[in-house]
Amino acid sequence: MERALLILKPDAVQRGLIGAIISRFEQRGLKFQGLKLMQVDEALARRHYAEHEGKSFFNGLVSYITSAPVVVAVVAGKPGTVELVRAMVGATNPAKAAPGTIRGDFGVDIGRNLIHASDSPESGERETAIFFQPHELIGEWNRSLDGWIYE
Ligand code: D4T
Repeated sequence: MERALLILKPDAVQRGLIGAIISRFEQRGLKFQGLKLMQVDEALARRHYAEHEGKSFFNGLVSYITSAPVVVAVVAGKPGTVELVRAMVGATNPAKAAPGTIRGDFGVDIGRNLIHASDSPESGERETAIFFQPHELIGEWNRSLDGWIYE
């Protein structure tokens, strides 16, 4: 199984878009292994966005992600799932994201881009371990419609 971490950022939660966004992943056929509402603190935000430390937008990014609760989720599927999820999320800047993507349908501003998704299977594993304790995840579980989603 390949896994991606999703963060429905504070703007998605505040705007009442949790259900609409989560629905897209369910409807696509991806399987959730973990899902929770949480408050990201500054230490966690800095760890998650460590690669951006020192960039002009870093402080704004940390205050945005820590400003209100987020929903974090782990979605899993066959190899290629991370790429598929990134395609569903759309370009980093919602103003440039294609219609039909989450950012392209719901956002306009790069500083309010609604959702994070892991950018590689390795990031998916690393970020899952940052945001979830092992006991919060359901690893392999059967869903009766799986055979109608994957051949
Ligand atoms: P995340 O990590 O939030 O899923 O976004 P992306 O993977 O699509 O984009 P990223 O890592 O390059 O950027 C992380 C985060 O920083 C914000 N950002 C980015 C910003 O506010 N201004 C900028 O110029 C850039 C490049 C948006 C997403």
